[in-house]
Amino acid sequence: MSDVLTPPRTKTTAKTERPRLHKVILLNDGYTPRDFVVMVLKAVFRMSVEQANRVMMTAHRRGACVVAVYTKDIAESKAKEATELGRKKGYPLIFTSEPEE
Ligand code: TYC
Repeated sequence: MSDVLTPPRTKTTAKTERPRLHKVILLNDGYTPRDFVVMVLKAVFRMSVEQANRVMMTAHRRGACVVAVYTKDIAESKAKEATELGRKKGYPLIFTSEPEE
């Protein structure tokens, strides 16, 4: 009988995956003024007035629009900050965040 031991596996596989990014999504509502939505997009997401208008109108027409993609913490804090700006004015404006596929 042979006493030769199987050597431990030494091959390594790289397992460093990039952290998943999270989308911030703007939801339409029938109440918040369009100009206010544009102002929030400019202030919180650093958009130009043209970009902000495009995103606002897409949410208005389709019900929702992806605003931007960030790491989890930043997506969550920006969605919260933007939603809070509306809430302070009594608007039902909602920004959510969710992981990208
Ligand atoms: N639908 C709103 C209105 O007609 C404007 C609006 C657009 C609100 C996009 C929210 O995500 C939104 N006053």
